[in-house]
Parts: sequence; structure tokens; C-alpha cells
Amino acid sequence: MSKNKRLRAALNDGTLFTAMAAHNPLVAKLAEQAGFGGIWGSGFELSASYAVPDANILSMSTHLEMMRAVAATVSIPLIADIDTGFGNAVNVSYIVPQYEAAGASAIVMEDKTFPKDTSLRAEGRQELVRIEEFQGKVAAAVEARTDKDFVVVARVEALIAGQGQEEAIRRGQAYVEAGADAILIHSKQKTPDEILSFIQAWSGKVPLVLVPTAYPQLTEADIAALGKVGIVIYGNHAIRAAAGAMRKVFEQIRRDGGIANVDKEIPAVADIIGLQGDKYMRELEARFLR
Ligand code: SPV
Ligand code: MG
Repeated sequence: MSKNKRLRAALNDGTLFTAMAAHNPLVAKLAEQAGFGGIWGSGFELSASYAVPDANILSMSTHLEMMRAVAATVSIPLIADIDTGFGNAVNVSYIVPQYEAAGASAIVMEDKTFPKDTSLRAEGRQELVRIEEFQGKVAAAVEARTDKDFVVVARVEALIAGQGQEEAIRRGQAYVEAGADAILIHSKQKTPDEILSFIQAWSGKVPLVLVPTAYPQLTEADIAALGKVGIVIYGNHAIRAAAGAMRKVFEQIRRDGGIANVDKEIPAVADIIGLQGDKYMRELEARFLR
């Protein structure tokens, strides 16, 4: 079954699909090996890996090329974070086929103005576009896909923008009417209350997608029990794990004045060579180098 078909089936089969953030193909490979269902092509992570804010500082092509590299590396579906769609509905019409051709199985597009600001920052600049305008962008995305199994997720930022549940529900319903396959509802509240209340009020017409970064106490079992959520995205745990691990090792090397102590604590060179796909290259050598 194609990656697109697998994601489409997973979205609607009543089980919870898990996606781990990745900002490069190595991260994606580690996430696949760990058993996640798919990869989240996070704009936050990619921005962080370039040490710039998650605010459309990076170009679309930088993100697109990383998605192409990630999709080529793993056999699990990739959900691409296209932020606000890099422009208006016309831009979306041109962009979606490019993400599809790059190997993504889904896009998530959010209803904020361009350039966006990151969602989880306290006091971020969160402005939403008109509902009708975003419906046009969703409809453009749906029509632009060439494979009907390519999933279009509309992301509601009304709770992030402090506009309340009624506005969030209104927007979610409007985006479903425009053809969205799923609704990502995002919250930065430190408890799950706001999200749980939204889920309760949600019609359930299409599945929801959650990113529980701010309310980590909500487990996969809790989310699955709610019944209306198709996908849980772990939005930034790769870059946070990497930053923490690197900082720790770098500081120890400076403290120790050498690498003897850290050597046992970090993956061996052979481990990394394995992750590089060395085995496959040796097979090619054996077959074709004469
Ligand atoms: C991302 O990972 O880029 C996201 C999720 O869009 S969040 O950062 O929580 O907005
Ligand atoms: Mg993002």
C-alpha cells in the first residue's frame, strides 16, 4: 500500500496514529526505528536547526527540499507542516503538488496571516485570516492534490490566538465544509482542559489532530479513549532531545579537557555508519565495482 493510502487508512480506522517531528533524514530514520507511525515535517524544528525563529524566516524551498530528503529516507508517511501556505490560495495551488511530488503524504496548513509567528511562544503575534479566505486556501489545497489519498489537514489557531472555543469550532466546521480531511486544533494551555472541551464540542465529522506539547500529561491512551482524534503529533521532541544531548556532551568535553569520558556515553562511530546506510553501499560495491 502507498504511504498516502496508509496514512489515509490510519486517519479513519479508529486507532491513534503517532507522528514524531524530524528536521532531517537521520532524525526521521531514528523515529521510524523507534516505531512511530509517521514523521512530522515540523517548521519549528527545521527553523530551530537553522537557529532562526519559527516565523517564516526560512524559505519554502528550504523546507520542501528537507521534506524530499526525509521522504526518500523512511518508509513511513510524512506529514508536512506548510505553515500558512506561503502566501494566498493561489500560492497554495502551486505548492501542494510540489509537496506531493516531494513524497509527503499530507500537509498541515494553519489559518494565520503570513508571515506567521510560532504558536507556543508566550505573547506571540497571532493574527488569523478571515474564515472565507482560509476556506479558499483549503479548497485550493484539496483541488491541487493529484492523489485523492493525499491528506489535507486544516489547522485552527483560534485557541492559540485567544479567540475562544466558539470561534475555534466555527472555523473548524468551516474548513471541513471547504474539504479538509482533518482538523488540527492547537492549544498552548498548560492543562488539557481547553482541548478536552473543544473535543467534546466537536461534531466528529472529520478526525482531529492534536499536538500536546503544552499539555504533556495527556497520554496516547487518554487521547485514544476520546475517540475523535486520528493523529497525535509530537511537535518538537527531536530537536529538544538533540539540543539537550549535545549541550551535555559539549559541556563535559570542555570540563574534562578531552573526549575520554563522553566516548562511552555517546553512540559509537559504527552505530552512525549503520544509520548512514553503509550496508547498502557495500552491497552496491560488491555488485558493481569491477
Ligand atoms: C511545528 O512543529 O512546527 C508546529 C507545531 O507547527 S508548534 O510548534 O507547536 O506550533
Ligand atoms: Mg509549525
